[in-house]
Amino acid sequence: MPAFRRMTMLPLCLAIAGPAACASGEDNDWRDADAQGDGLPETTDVTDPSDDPEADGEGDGEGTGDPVETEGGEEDVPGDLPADTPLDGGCGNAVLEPPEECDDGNDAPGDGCESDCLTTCHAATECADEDPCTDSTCEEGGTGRLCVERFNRVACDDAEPCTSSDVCDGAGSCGGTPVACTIPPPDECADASNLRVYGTTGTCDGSSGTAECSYPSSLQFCTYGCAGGECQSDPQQDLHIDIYVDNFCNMNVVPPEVSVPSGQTALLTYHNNSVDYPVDVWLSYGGGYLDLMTGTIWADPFEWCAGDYSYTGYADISTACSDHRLLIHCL
Ligand SMILES: [Ca+2]
Ligand SMILES: [Ca+2]
Ligand SMILES: [Ca+2]
Repeated sequence: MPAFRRMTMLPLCLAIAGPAACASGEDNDWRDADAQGDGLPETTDVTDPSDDPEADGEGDGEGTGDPVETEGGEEDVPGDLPADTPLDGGCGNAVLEPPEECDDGNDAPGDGCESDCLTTCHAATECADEDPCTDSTCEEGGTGRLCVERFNRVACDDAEPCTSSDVCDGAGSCGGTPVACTIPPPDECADASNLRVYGTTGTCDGSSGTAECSYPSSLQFCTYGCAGGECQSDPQQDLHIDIYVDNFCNMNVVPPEVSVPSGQTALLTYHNNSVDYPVDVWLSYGGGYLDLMTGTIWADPFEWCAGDYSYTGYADISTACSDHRLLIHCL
């Protein structure tokens, strides 16, 4: 059988005289013998699996990996190369030969085919890098298989504490939204007389590894002292003096005297509750009110206890036929 002759003659020829002798020796050329022996076209012998499957598989030089047969047989020359292209075999000859994964004929790495005729990558795991903003895959490309990086938009960490919700921007960069410092600490008493007031907008400092907002502050003097994180309000005493005069002109003042804590002011409000008598209120510290009519009031601030000293004043309350001296003490 022609195919059988082909298998056996080629290794024998190589072993004895080498490929050159085989190609030139007319008697040992298996193709010539094949063509002349049975008169069938060459392709019929090589490709017809019904002829001799075993012979076809090895003779094609495509599946056996046998270096002797594949490198020596002209049947292995790819279709895009001239039939007489010499094949010395090996990596770098631009011809894909087992067990090469690729052969791009150059030594350039990273182009899909490495200088050892292995593809640049085989799986995505070989392409993974530390950059969270790229997705790595191994794909057909270049002269074999390449690592391909694509930008993504996944969550990331930009290593900046003063940004939050960090995310990849689809262009390879990771960034976040600046932390807003808009919650200042509550005001606090710097001392007994001053309140520390913080601004509403602060600045973020990430140098410690965590986001820390700091806020500008200023001191505000508290006229009536600072306590509990706030300036105290005017501790004015609200005092009411009710004046009663009966039909016999007897006067009754409730309370008969008042006291104001030292350091505080007071507002004294005089109420004329009499049915018939207007009253006069005349003050030891100056001024007063004449003819305060029935059913009306008069309010007068008293500031003589605001200082750090002791004082006692009074208000003379009178009608044409009665009077009362209201003492005003500083405690
Ligand atoms: Ca090769
Ligand atoms: Ca290459
Ligand atoms: Ca951040």
